[in-house]
Amino acid sequence: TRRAPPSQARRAEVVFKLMDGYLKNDSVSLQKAILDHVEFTVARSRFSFDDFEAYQALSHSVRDRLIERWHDTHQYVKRKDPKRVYFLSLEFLMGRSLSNSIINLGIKDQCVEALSQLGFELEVLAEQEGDAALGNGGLARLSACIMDSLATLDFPAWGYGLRYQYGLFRQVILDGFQHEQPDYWLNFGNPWEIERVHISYPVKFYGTVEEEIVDGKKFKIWVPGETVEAVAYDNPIPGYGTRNTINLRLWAAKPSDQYDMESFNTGDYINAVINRQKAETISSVLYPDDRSYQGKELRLKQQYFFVSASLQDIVRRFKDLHTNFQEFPDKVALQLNDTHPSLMIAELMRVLVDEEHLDWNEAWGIVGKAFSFTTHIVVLEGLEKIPVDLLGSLLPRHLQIIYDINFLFVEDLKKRFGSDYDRLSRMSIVEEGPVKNVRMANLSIVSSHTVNGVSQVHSQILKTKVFKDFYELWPEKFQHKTNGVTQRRWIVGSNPGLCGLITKWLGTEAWIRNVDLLLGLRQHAANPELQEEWRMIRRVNKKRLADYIEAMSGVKVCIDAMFDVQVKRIHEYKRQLLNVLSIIHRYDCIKNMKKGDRRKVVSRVCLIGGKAAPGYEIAKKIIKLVHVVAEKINNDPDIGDLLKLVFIPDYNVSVAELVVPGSDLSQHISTAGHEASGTSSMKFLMNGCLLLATADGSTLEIIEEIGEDNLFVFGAKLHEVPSLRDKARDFEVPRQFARVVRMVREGYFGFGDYFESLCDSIEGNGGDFYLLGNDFMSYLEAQAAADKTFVDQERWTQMSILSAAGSGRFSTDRTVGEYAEKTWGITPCKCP
Ligand code: T68
Repeated sequence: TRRAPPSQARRAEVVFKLMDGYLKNDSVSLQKAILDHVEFTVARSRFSFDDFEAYQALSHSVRDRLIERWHDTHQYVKRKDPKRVYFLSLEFLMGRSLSNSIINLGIKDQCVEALSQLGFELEVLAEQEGDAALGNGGLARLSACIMDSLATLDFPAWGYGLRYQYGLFRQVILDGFQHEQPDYWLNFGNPWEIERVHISYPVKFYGTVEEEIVDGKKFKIWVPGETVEAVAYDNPIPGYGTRNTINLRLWAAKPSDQYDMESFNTGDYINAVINRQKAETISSVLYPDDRSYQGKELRLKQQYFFVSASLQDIVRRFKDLHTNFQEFPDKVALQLNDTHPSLMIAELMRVLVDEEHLDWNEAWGIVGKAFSFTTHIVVLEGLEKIPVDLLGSLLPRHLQIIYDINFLFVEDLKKRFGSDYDRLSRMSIVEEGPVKNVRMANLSIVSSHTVNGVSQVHSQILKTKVFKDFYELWPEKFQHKTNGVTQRRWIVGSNPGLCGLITKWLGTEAWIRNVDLLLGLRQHAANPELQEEWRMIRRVNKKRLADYIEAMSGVKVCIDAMFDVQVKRIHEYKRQLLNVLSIIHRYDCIKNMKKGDRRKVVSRVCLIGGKAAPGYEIAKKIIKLVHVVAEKINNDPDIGDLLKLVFIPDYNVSVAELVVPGSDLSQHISTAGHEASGTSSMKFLMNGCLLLATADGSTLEIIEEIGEDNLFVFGAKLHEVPSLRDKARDFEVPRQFARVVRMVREGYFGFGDYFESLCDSIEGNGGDFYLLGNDFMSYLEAQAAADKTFVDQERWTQMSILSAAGSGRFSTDRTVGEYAEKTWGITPCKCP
């Protein structure tokens, strides 16, 4: 006879007694945990292990503590069953996890102590970790910051993404040219993920659509041609100052045992195994283009693979506790991070209508209440389109559903707008033409209850330009949520010195969870004592950055110089070229100066970093240009420390953590109307770095918050851009601009022919689309103003303090709070 299993409460009691409660966080317990993991997880000797092994053991010790909280959070939230938000994104740029987890768990001091007795340093171990770079740029890093805030603010939330085996390519510079190398980030294992072999779902592709009759009613049924398996990998995301630890579930593709047994019967066993293995390619590599869509089948497969697995998981969780799908939108908010996951709209319709047998209108009502959509794009050309042929072959049933959604939508439009066919064809989800396309943004807007832009001005552009027709139809759908960044990573983690100083002057650590308290620094901004301490901290950070620069480029830089930084993806609209041209101008001016005048020059160290999409020729030429100009300047004995230019290779999250705290001036100089928001500016702002920027994206709100006097703004305004563009061809460029472009063209830095097309892009017949010539003089003026201020260190430091003090509005805590209230309709669910 078997005994009846104990009740859960009884079991908890027994286990707790046996285990003596939760894992302990004192330094001795941590030491024991580390040694145990060295011996049993890493399988090295406890008596002899190196930094990397210590990193692994420490990570596993931290992970154990995360898992306890993560379990508790799940159980608690399951019991309470509140409405949850599912944050759906094909990209997450998480960076490293060790330091962040230790900080959020509140066990940093204990870890430092535990390690020091074992002869290790936390900072050194943290450096052992590779970046999780499962994303391209701003959009992906925003997803990561949002996860941190969702956890910290105790929201019942899940993130869903893809577990690419190859993250964003490694940028290697050879001879000044960018080369791309694979980022096989899982090579040395990943202690931060938990493989859930038992959580997997079949994902289907291809095939045909047939009809079946159930209880006398006709239903469509999709008979797929190929199946792969999606396996869950869970990544616990701890909140700060709370036990809540949420989940980021990433899917990996594995071969499925279903449906492909047929191929083994042909007798070609080896090839059958190899073919099976091909399933894994679906999640193998992240697409490195951060703006263009090439209609590639693999990309579409990735999107659907992600969508199908995530939705099966979400529906299963819903069905655990509910039977009536009318309750679905009361329990589930589905947040589309750009259009990349928007096939989920068609997938939810398919599940509800074909599988759950709801009628179309009922299902459509549920869809419309569940989805919200955020776009990160400003220009129409950037919108995602999927060729109808491709979609029809890979997902035949979804194409039918999209056609049906569109048919009903267009019928509705006809009732309102009659025969305004231009409008109808602009708004249609299906784009007609020689190649028919599905417009994923139109599908997302039609099906979502809310459309968000990522800054105030971005939303305005959406309403008046990009989605004007939709705004006229549904003004109530349009909102904005200005982006943010998390102060946990970008101050507490990457700038511990500044973190301590802020806490000291505010007299509390509470700002780490309630960032508006940073405003309290304003009253001290002119205090010489704070200013002195502030400068000291910044100097230490600059020294750290200078050491890094020297180690990686061989260039020695002087930390008294102004560190002037532009780090972000390389794009024409972000105008790294404008920056380089002004550096050439500066060099040229110094060269032509009388020796005596040189004493007045403010020394600068100009740093530029960022990756170019592998197929983006012009962007790659900009990288080469930075290198040839740097080569000339840095080796000119006549210039010395007055000017240095260094390209920072392979810019990523962990490099940013070093660069941001060590910069004096950071540049955000996109042509007005092109940057949807921009988020790196917010990190620099938090760290007391001054901004040199155009009135674009979120910079407009930064100006509003800290005042125009506390940053350097220049360039054409949004409303001026169209007419300037019209006139660009007849615009007589300033002679200073013409001169520096001529220097590049004529090979002053070498490679003249190679740079011809680059120079043509700002001077040729196409006109200077991004208005570099037009903005050049005002850019130089802003640069001169920065120089002038830098000489006055008191004024500079005051501006720096005021920048950090005003950065609270740009925390994802605020962003997420607004989403929760105004878009998702969720409330916190704090695990006791
Ligand atoms: C960025 N977009 C915006 N896209 O450019 C930036 N796109 O202004 C904004 O601050 C940020 O999103 C966050 O809202 C991107 O980063 C991509 O990376 C991307 C990737 C794949 C396809 C399209």
